[in-house]
Amino acid sequence: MWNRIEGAPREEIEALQLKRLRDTAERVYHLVPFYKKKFDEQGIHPSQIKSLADLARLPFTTKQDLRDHYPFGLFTVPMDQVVRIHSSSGTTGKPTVVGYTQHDMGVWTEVMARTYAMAGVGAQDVVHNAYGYGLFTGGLGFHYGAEKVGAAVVPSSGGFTKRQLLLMKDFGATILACTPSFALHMSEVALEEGYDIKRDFKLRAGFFGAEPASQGLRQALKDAWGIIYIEAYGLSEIIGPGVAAGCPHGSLHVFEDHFIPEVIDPETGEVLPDGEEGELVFTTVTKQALPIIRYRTKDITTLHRRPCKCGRTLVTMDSVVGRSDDMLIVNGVNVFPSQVEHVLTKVEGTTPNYVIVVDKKGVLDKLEVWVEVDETTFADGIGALEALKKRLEAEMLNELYINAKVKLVEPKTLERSMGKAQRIIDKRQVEGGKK
Ligand code: DLL
Repeated sequence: MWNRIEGAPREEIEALQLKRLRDTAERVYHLVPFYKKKFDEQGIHPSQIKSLADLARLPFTTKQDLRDHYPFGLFTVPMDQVVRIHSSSGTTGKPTVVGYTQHDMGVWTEVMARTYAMAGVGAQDVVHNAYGYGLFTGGLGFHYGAEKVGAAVVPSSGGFTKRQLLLMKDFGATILACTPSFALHMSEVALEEGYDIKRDFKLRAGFFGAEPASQGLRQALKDAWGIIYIEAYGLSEIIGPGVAAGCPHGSLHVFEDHFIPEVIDPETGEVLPDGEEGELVFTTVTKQALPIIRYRTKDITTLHRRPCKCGRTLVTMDSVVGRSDDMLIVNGVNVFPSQVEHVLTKVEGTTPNYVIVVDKKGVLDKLEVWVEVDETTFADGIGALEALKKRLEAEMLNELYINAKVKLVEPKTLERSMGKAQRIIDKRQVEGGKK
């Protein structure tokens, strides 16, 4: 454990949260006109927050609110106190911009140090950081945390896979940090290049996040690299990576002394009890430049408060299976890309490299899954491929309750991503289409 608070009695954590929540609510109410208006409309004043249950009385904040106040409208400090700015890529509409004071950088570095501590990363380690450096928070978040725990960090960023492998081998990397899809791609290229993975690399742990990964993909990465899999979860609006991290016992602990999580019913906005699945909402309680009240992440998960073998008392969240806006509705049935991935990892002969193509045929939606087969099955010829296609279609129907058409493609033909994988091509018209 990096910080004793991670294992403190619940009452202590909750007392700290309440104090910090009240300070944050006062701060945003008095400094940001947007929040004052929202609080007033909701009929709540920060001074009325008496318990953590009062959090449910505060207004939500959405990505649209950040966009409406582009770029710095929700910041609570003058720009001379801002030391870092990050931003989303803004592929759909204006980018969302986030800012950090010196104090916020300290919080971020602290929660990233806690993340690394999940695998005991320290001075003895070399961290190969292949998260993208730049406006994306992955690269720099993992960078500062690594320095904090005293490891040597190699800031390789994404891309240039062959060179990355060379550096990992020659510099003796013990820790890999990147998206799960990129880690898979690196293992494929390593084999192609003739590396003997277990002999040539010294990796012992990987910190994977920024996108969902099915159990099958996790296992594939553990097997391919011979490492333990530590999950990293976070989002720029809250801080970046470092909002929650997986412990060696597989629980994803939320650093709730800084970010208070809630799960709500996405339709009604009502808070759901622990154990029920819904949309994850976060309130930051220590951030200065951009504190955020009840931010709707659109990530679907479940919270649990139960003792963990690792000794942490922090609330845990289930791994995020997908974002509500990544969920496809195909002829009325909800489908997450990670469910498709799960089927692929169960069936021998395929790889977890896939694209889901949704289109309309008349009034009906048509779902096609393009899947790369592995080299052996590809070499087995047409009979084996036909059988595999049938098997996959049957499994999809069984698991997803939809008729998906499977198109098997040659190994290494689907585009690889250096960061977050792009899994969906939705060709349908807007109405009835992707939510
Ligand atoms: O992806 C921060 C990050 C970087 C997290 C590196 C972990 C590692 P954004 O680009 O703002 O920030 O995207 C945030 O990514 O709302 C989730 O939908 C998704 N996401 C992040 N971590 C996970 C995860 C970074 N472990 C969005 N599992 C979030 C599933 C994840 N989805």
